[in-house]
Amino acid sequence: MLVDLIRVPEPTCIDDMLDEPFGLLMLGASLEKAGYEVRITNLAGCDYESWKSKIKPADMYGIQLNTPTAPLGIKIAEYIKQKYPGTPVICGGSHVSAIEDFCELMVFDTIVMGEGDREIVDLATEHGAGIQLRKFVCARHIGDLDTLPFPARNLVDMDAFHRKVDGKRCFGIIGSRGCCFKCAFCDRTLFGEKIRYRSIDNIVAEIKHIIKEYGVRNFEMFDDMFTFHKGRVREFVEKTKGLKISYRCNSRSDMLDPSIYRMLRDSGCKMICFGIESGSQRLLNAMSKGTTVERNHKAISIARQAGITTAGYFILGFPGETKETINETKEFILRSGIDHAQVYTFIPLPGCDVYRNPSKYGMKIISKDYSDYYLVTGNDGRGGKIIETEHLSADELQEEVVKFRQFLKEYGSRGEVQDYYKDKLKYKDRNAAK
Ligand code: B12
Repeated sequence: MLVDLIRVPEPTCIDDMLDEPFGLLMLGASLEKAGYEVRITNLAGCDYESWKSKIKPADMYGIQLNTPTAPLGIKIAEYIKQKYPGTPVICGGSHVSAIEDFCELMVFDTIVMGEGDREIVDLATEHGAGIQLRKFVCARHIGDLDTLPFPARNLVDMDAFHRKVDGKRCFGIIGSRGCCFKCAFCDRTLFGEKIRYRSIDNIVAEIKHIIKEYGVRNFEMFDDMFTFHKGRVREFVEKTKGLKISYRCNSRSDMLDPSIYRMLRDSGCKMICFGIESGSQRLLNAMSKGTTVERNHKAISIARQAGITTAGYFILGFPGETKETINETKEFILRSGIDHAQVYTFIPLPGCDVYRNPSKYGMKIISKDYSDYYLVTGNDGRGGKIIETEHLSADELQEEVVKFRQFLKEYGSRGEVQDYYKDKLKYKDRNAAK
């Protein structure tokens, strides 16, 4: 039986061929392990129409839906249902796990909420045995992540993706699932509130496997907080000694021990991306970020002193944002000397506290068109027009985002993140493209 796993294109994204479709490679690995034939149809790079010619016959289809890709994912499912009637089409992903109203997803034979690694295999088996598929499947968290096979990178052309670390093409690795922080802008429904870790031995085995099979030694650690656990960092550093790897990872400013940053540097960590979000303490508090502006300054300074390049993720337009708080964020960037800065428009993603309780945050959601829920600014450089807050209208917020990006370009001409965006931004009218 052939299972076709489909990655929905993101025509509003600056470059949707940046990273391999990691979740689908995980599902593909579990299916292959169970003896199924798998194809990944990676529609990244397609526009709103050109994907049609790439859909080929299969025995079962699985489509990954994130919030901004959900509307197009539904269209793809409708197309498959029309072209290959009788073939089951299943969906899963973070959007499916976070929403409460499933009406729009009724075209799918099965809607899988949560981690689909085990359930996709069960569904393929049930379909193979002629059993009528269940409409809803609520997947349980996988307790021991070491039991999962490594992502089936063999299913895609890994050279086709663009992400680089330390100037070279890198592969993604994820060593944990779940997050124990309660940031109001984040949707944690999929992986839950408890962090589950793979063992360091299992991660190192994957790194060795990649070096052997692909000759690649550069990695992006997708974990939400790679530096959270000092003992794990120490073990990782010890066990990767001699492998000559380079990597970048994500972090928060909770970790202020300089020895950790020196350890990371010595093990090949070239860049740490901090979730800074804002230069305003009032906004950090409103976001329930659980950190302070001063801690953020300190973490950046310690990492830079250790010789690691620092990058910061910033959110613009969280409820309570004003022109003054935007200036505080600009001042933060200037004073911290952070090497790279990337700005995201605040979008109340389904599942996050702001989406669930907009009035608590003094905010109005003005669009329920999920294709506008893109937060990485999109290829028009503006970010979706989704909310109105007490202080900024949707138009004002878009204007501020454009101005902020201009500020970042000027500030970050030495930064590869800005250079990347400078080359890719087309500023096209995305409504005309839809
Ligand atoms: C790394 C990352 C990225 C990377 C690359 C992701 C990649 N290689 O696939 C980049 C930077 C490119 C990225 C982009 C985006 N991301 Co992102 N990203 C992440 C991050 C940190 C890890 C993702 C990951 O690899 N997880 C591990 C894999 C195994 O999980 P998974 O892909 O979700 O797949 C599992 C399940 O969802 C399910 N499943 C998935 N697909 C299917 C399909 C079927 C049929 C079934 C049955 C099950 C199933 O089973 C899988 C295995 O367990 C997560 C946060 C997190 N900690 O998960 C955010 C996260 C997934 N991203 C998010 C968002 C919003 C985006 C963007 C939409 C941003 C934007 N453009 O505005 C884009 C969308 C990209 C796309 N085309 O899908 C949100 C999604 C929330 C939502 N409601 O949609 C998350 C959850 C962050 C957050 N908490 O807000 N992202």
